Amino acid sequence: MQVSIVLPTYNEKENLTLVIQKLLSVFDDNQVKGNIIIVDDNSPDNTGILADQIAKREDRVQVIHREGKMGLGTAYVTGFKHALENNMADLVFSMDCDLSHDPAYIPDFIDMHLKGYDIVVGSRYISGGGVENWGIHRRIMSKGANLLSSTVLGVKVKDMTTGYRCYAGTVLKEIDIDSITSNGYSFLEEILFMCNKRGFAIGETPIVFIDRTLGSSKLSKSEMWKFFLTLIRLKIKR
Ligand SMILES: Nc1nc2c(ncn2[C@@H]2O[C@H](COP(=O)(O)OP(=O)(O)OP(=O)(O)O)[C@@H](O)[C@H]2O)c(=O)[nH]1
Ligand SMILES: [Mg+2]
Repeated sequence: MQVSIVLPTYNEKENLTLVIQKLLSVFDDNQVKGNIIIVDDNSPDNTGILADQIAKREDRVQVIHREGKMGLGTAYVTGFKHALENNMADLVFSMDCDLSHDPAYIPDFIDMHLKGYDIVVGSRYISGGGVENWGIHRRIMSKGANLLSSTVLGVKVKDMTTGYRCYAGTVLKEIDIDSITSNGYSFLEEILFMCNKRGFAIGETPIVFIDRTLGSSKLSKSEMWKFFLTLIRLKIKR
């Protein structure tokens, strides 16, 4: 089974090297046939140059450069398509490149997939999952957004907004990923909504999300608003 990790980056110079090291160790320690696809949006901190240097040394790492900041959602689509076109997409992960998503959980996702789930989401809101170092404000926002979106969209998943996930390649081939209009963070709720509508089996595996210690968040207020607007759009379309 060929596993691909899609890693969108925007100004992650301080995190990238360690994230790649950890991923490669997990591949080696668990006999995972894996590769990493970095999708960098011409980061002003030169993450893209660092990514190229890593890729030169390690052939399991590939880099896609885009001209400028085009959003998290379109970065996922670019990475997913690259995996599909290069036959590296038996199982495709999305993961943040800020060490909030610990690569050590990858075998848990793979186990769940092998048990029959088409999509596995890394869940902060099931037993064994959690969040470390978040203030009360961010906790309430995240929990509230999740509760609202799973209830409104009728998806029985406790963590709709988690970016740590894996999709079977068959799922990505079957759903029309180009039809997803969200270009930012709301991509995450839109694709899960589509997968649920199509009847794919969605499973959850617990993850403890650790707030980033290096670099800065790209989750802006406007992205949060878009999340709610997308919710309304999907509900009407349903
Ligand atoms: N290529 C690309 N990557 C992006 C873009 N926006 C965010 N990212 C990356 O997507 C991942 C998630 O972004 P974060 O800023 O960590 O968002 P978050 O995890 O919701 O929030 P924090 O962890 O609090 O920072 C990180 O690896 C970012 O570098 C974008 O427009 N383009
Ligand atoms: Mg993050």
